[in-house]
Amino acid sequence: MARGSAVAWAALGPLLWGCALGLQGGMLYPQESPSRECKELDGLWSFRADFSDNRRRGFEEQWYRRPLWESGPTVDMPVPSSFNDISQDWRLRHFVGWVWYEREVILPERWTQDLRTRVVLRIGSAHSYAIVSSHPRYPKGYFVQNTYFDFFNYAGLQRSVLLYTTPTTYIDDITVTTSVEQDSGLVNYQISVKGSNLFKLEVRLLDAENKVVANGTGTQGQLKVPGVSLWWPYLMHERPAYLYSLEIRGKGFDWPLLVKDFNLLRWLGANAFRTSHYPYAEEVMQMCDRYGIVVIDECPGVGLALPQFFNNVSLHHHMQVMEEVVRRDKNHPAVVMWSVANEPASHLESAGYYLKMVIAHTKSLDPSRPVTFVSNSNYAADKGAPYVDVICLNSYYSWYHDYGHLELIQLQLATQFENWYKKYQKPIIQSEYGAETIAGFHQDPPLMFTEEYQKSLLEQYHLGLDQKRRKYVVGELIWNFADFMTEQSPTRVLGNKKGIFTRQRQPKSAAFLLRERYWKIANETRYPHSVAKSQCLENSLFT
Ligand code: BDP
Repeated sequence: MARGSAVAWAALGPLLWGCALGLQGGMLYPQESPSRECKELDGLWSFRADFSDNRRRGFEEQWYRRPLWESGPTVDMPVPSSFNDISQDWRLRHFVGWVWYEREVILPERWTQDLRTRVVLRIGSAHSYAIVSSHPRYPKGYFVQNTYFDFFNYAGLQRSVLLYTTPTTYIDDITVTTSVEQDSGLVNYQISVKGSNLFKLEVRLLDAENKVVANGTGTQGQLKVPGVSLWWPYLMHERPAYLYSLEIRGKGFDWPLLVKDFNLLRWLGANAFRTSHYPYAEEVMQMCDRYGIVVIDECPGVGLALPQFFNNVSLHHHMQVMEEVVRRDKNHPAVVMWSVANEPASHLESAGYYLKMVIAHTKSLDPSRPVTFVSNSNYAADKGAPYVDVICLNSYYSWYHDYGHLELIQLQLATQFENWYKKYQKPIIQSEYGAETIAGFHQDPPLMFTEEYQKSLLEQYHLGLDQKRRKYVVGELIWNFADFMTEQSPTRVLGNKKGIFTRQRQPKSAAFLLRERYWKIANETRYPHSVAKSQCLENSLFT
């Protein structure tokens, strides 16, 4: 093979460019087929962070014109991964600025020579934007990154990178909505084809065993599946349907951790999570479809804490982001609701208008699903709640206030639920509650940070939740599944320790408590859907 024509430089700097442009077109997950080939680019890449004072040397010297090693030293960087924790270099852990990734790829000759083949580079995730502040009290040119959220701002190519081909006339997007008519499943589809008007479309719907269960033609239509067996969440009974679970890891992606986390979810008997506070890798969503885990799909609207954030530029961007999230995840049966933000300053008038607009826009993008945002405001002050379908509440009784006074939780929780319900008469989800716990710390009677305290706090919440859950409280999601890294601060001991599992996925005592609870709730009503039935294959709405 002639190297010249078949070698491509994948110089992926600057990362920020990709993020700044709204994504156009469909976002179908690449699948190999007779007309589509995939080539994974995961593995070791060459990497350099631009440490120059203005962080722009890479552009000035045009590093992208030649192999990266020719313009200076490079290091090995695994993709997918965040670059922060890979090396021993402190500067890289906290790096703010442009980083450059490079990988040499040998393309099959046909890809470059066949004019009917279109080659697409797909970057699963390139993170991220930065807010940079200069401080007059510090040395000249000194800057740091300020974030308004409680997770470490890991950055880099955190999900898989791949090349794939399509014919030059190709399916760009598919939208599927479903409904049920007696015992038949109805699948409405809309297919967008690009590249030419000269095509014929044949549509086949496959079941979990790859058997064709319905046929259609043309770019839109309805398929009917008689005797359908519906997708059903893991262990969920029907009356009342109830979500119970926690938040899992989502920024990066690697299979061993993902499969381990799903095994832990099943062990717990959990049936749902929220993608706090950004969309998770597509592979995570596929696992949810497969394992029957319900998802509240949250966009990266986190840290909207200050009045100046609620402006028209942010609003416009936020709407674009919702378009991208919906476009990417709309066909997953597991997605039950969109969340447009986590803990925005929703007591502000400007936030009320802002949330109203984002929610209305999201509903227009997908009229089939409810929309929410997650609030930590007071019921009387919240300006966004009138626009949501389900009220999601975060509260940390006996943690961020009334320290140690577990005896207050039931009263405070009941008051919270009653106030919100009286005002809005909407279903409510307790979307966060929990306690910081250092595995191995014990004290009885319980003291904060011990395993006993976490357990007792959760127990008190559960007593309060049990009072309301057959009425209007439709879900409880503890914070958090596993410990996770945050910025350094006097309130964080090597990160956030509210996990019921450690960062290494070992259980704290509370994990056993939750396990008992989730299985008990699942068995309260013997609903005929079995666990086995809930394990649908990805992308198939019906088994
Ligand atoms: C909530 C946030 C979440 C934090 C949590 C905490 O939504 O991101 O990690 O508090 O303080 O307010 O542990």
